[in-house]
Amino acid sequence: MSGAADDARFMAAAIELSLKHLGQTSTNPSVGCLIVKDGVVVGRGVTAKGGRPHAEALALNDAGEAARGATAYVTLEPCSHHGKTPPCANALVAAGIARVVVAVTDPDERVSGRGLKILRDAGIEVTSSVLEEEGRCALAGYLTRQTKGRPYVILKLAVSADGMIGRRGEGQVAITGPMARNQVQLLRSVTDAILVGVGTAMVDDPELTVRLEGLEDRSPIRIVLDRRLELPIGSKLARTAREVPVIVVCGALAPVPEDRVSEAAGPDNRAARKAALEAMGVEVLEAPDLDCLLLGLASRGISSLLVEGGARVAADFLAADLVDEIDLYQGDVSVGPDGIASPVTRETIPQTFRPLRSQHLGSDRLDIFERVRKD
Ligand code: AOF
Ligand code: ZN
Repeated sequence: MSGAADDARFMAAAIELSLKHLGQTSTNPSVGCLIVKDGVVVGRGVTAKGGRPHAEALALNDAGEAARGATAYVTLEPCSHHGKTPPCANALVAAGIARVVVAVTDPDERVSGRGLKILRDAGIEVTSSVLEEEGRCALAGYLTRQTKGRPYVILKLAVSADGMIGRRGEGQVAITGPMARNQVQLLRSVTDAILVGVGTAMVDDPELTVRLEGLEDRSPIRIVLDRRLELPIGSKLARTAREVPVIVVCGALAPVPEDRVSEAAGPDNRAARKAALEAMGVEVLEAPDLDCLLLGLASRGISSLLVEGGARVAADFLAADLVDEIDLYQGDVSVGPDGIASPVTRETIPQTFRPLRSQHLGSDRLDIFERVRKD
């Protein structure tokens, strides 16, 4: 096998390894590192839960003396800064690594090329941009937060055969089967936060947690867009707020529709409902619009956000051009005339998105579309 093919094979394995702690390392990225000697993997590391130690430190530790003269495959440029742990670039030098292969350079201004320079200055052979696209996919949350100051936004939609996402006035209509539902739970387990509108929260009364065996501790923070603070304190979300955090976002996210002005809560009412939610352990956050909300979420370390419903919230995120990826689950049941139309279907995906990959999940199908990068 050629050197380039070997590099791609080991980097693919390092990327695969990096996914193990996706969603568990915020605000740090989940990085994978393999130490390879004479074609054999002698050390493995993935950024520890909570973000430290870094992947390289763990992989070097795993390899021990075998690291001398070996090649390190790292999904992100090794760090060069003295943060909460010493620089990984220096650790690779000290361990006698002969060659370093990197997928993605680190946009963190404390690193950004300096890690590679430390390695080269020490006489280490450096090859960068190996499987860069795949590496970027695996680091999408971290890279989006670093470069755009907001989380990577995935819009998830489950669409029926007749283009609907639910039935008017009815909660939790089964559109997809168990395989697709498990896949959504898996997706939740690797994202930092999940968001729904208050309409969905009230009609469906969802818990929005991960209930897959062994992954129960990986539920993302739950966020409800609730401009007028209507989330009932008896809802499953409010009742479980002490177990998995819930943020209710109020504020002028959209003007009050004419026909609902009279119901719009006065300041006292709103203050009382805020206090009641807070007493349940819910955090109430004010944000004037989606841009401000995403900025605020990023500043508290949320790198990835899964938008799960309903139609209005999905349409608002698309209209604000804040969606990076659309995960469209296509079910084979029909909802019928009372259906709530999906803001997008496979046929009407905006041109700013291109197909990334598809898979069959039992009788359902998942199509993933990514936004065509403008930068
Ligand atoms: C690496 N390997 O596994 C990770 C890196 O707060 P600190 O000191 O842990 O530094 C955080 C920065 O370290 C983060 O912004 C990114 O630049 C880098 N993350 N670097 O060499 C790793 N997770
Ligand atoms: Zn590091």
